[in-house]
Amino acid sequence: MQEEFRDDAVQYFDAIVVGAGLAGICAVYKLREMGVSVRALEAGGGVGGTWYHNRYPGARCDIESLDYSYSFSNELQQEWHWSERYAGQPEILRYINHVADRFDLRKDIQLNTRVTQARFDETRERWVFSTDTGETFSAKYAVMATGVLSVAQVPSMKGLEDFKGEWFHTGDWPRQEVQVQGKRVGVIGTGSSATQLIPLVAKNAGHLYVFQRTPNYTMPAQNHSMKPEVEKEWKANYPERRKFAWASGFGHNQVSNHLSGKEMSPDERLAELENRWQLGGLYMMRAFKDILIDPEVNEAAAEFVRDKIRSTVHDKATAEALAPRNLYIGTKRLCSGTNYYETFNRENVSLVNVQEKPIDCVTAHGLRLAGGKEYELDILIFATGFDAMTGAMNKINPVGRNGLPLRQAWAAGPRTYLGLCVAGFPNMFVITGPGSPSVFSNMVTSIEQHVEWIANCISHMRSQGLSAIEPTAQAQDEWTDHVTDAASKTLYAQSRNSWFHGANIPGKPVVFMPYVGGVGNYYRKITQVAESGYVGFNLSTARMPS
Ligand code: NA7
Repeated sequence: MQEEFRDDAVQYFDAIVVGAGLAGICAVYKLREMGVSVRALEAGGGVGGTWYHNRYPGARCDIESLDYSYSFSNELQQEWHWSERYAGQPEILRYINHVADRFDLRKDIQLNTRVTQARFDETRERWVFSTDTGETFSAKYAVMATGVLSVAQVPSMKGLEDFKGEWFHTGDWPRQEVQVQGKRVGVIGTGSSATQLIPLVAKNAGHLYVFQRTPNYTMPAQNHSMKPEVEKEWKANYPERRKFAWASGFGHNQVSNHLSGKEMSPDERLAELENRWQLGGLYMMRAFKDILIDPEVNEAAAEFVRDKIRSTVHDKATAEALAPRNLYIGTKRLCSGTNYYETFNRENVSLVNVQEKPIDCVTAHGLRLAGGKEYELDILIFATGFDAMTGAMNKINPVGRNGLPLRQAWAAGPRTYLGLCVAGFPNMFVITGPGSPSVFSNMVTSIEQHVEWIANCISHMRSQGLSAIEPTAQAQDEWTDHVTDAASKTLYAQSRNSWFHGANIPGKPVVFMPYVGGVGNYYRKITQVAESGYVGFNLSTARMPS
């Protein structure tokens, strides 16, 4: 075999994994296990991705910890103890660090290294990565574990640079504790991050102003310490529990009601809604099989939650302002928190409506709304979300075949085959990419499913002596149409003002990005079909030894 030219200034691997969050860690584990030489490049100073950066007070998972954890090692799932039903950020970060240590993964993870460029070298059929550390890496496979909610979005606000106080974004929270004691704090946003953070900040702040543009629905998480009997039952039945999750729509063990809301009497419906409220968190979205399809059924659930808000918040005007209108419940990501609505009964908390009078600018001492009213603040917190699903990929902007940059390929919205691969970008795999169930599922289940698929694909390529794989344009078009069609049958299609559609980022194409069809069922089948014989892919045999 001809010797491949190797440049001493370049570091060579079979695979480069970009990111060392839950997805990157899983990919390093799996690829290394199958003898693929791998290096993960992680911009952060530690492993954990989302759970490394989102350290704001109250950050917590809204999928039960026993479900939101890796299944790839039975020893791991048996030995790890979760202290709460829903783990908080510090515990999840400890878990991820434990996994990195337990499986000796750190030696293949390079921290503080941001990928600044990725380019497919067509002659060698290899990816070339440049980093902000000045290094160059070459790899046969590019595994993009860049996260779906990893690019924090600070809205462009006039005057921010002149603000004399401190400001933070929830998704890029400092490692040292932020001292809010006795201070005037402003929080912009009332999405998932804000609803978790607000009750905790309110306890200590001198005064908290919540600047709300669009109210969303927040369920009580009903979090509690882990019950020993629940942990015991899960550990005794983990294989069945995982199997159930993998075959389910959402990749977890939450039980769905398979009845339509219309097949139930008003009393039965109410009882089911109350049951879901008591179960807490995202269970509400499994109350009826058509909650996200039938407007009337959705409205029944929405009104139920509005009633809960009215009965919790003492001040009538505040309660009405917190109760969402003209928003189908669940079509903006449902929030799950603890004492969120109760917090607005505190003397030191004010809800400020910035829908009627938007924020005009940041001043040296606070925020000014349209019309001139000013709020003096010592600390300003942006809980304003992320450039979701495509942000991190577009930031790297990989350059594929024929010099095609990803941003150009996705100019009208992301196009993928199965949310895993992109036509024109050979040997590039996106873990939980747009067009896959990703954020509509337990992310850990989706990550493991994708990593398994990628590992099988690489195995296949190795055994068949293939050098490149990429989806056909036709397979990608058909899949992207299917993703849009599936969403069009749901109420998501009618609620376009969400990050699911990219609507929170000025200039971003408004296209529904995740796949609503679920992890199990059709998606599982079609990814397996794609794997057996690689129908829908162009495969090429080696041009150069690798
Ligand atoms: P989200 O869910 O995107 O929420 C962002 C919030 O910030 C939302 O209430 C926005 O209001 C608000 N926002 C954004 N920009 C502005 C401006 N300029 N003025 C006022 N209000 C603004 O982000 P999260 O971090 O809470 O959650 C993201 C996901 O992370 C979550 O869904 C989980 O999956 C984990 P809007 O609704 O746009 O009117």
